[in-house]
Amino acid sequence: MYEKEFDRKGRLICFEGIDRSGKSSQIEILSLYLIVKNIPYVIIKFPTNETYPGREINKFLKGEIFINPDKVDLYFTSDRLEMYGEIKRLLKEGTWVICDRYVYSGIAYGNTALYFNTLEFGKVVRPDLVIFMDVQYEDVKNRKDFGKEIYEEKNRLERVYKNFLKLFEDKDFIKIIDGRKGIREISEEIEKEIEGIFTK
Ligand code: NYM
Ligand code: MG
Repeated sequence: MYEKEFDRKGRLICFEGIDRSGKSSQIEILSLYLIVKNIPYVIIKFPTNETYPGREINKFLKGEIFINPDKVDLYFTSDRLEMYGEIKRLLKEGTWVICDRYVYSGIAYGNTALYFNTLEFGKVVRPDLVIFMDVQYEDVKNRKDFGKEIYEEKNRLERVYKNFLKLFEDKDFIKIIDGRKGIREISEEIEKEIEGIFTK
């Protein structure tokens, strides 16, 4: 699935989890930590607003436009494909890249998982660390703003959660975090993981 290795000075850290799993809050806390450590970083939230397909997806998720489910998966993929070059460039120059979702969301949420293996194969920059925020539908259904986005419903999120677990079963750069813990406790666990990849 991954690109040929290249000489990276930065680190690529990806956050994954179902909707409202707490990724964005943890990314905010992590960015303060990186500022204190004097590490240059950028945050890329997939789907982005940088590309045409990304912008279309964002309208679709808010229920503003309809896109056929197969096509929307291609849009997610295409948004990432357009961004991979930039991610690689940043890592080479020594900037850390923090991704709010990545290729794993594409697979776990996908309506047609098939596309992946073909279109993105060999074009995914390998992460140094993937943080999986482990929470299920029952844990998030009462969280603030839940339901505002069209994918935030029981059946889909139960399926996505199972897909994530399967996907992360035997990968060595995955850290599974119990997302039901307090926000501070979680951020401390994440910081420990980050310290582990400084010298790698
Ligand atoms: N999503 C995100 C996908 O279905 N496929 C993808 O490849 C990606 C990157 O978009 N419900 C879905 C998952 C989310 C939604 O993300 C937007 P967020 O983190 O909920 O704003
Ligand atoms: Mg969401």
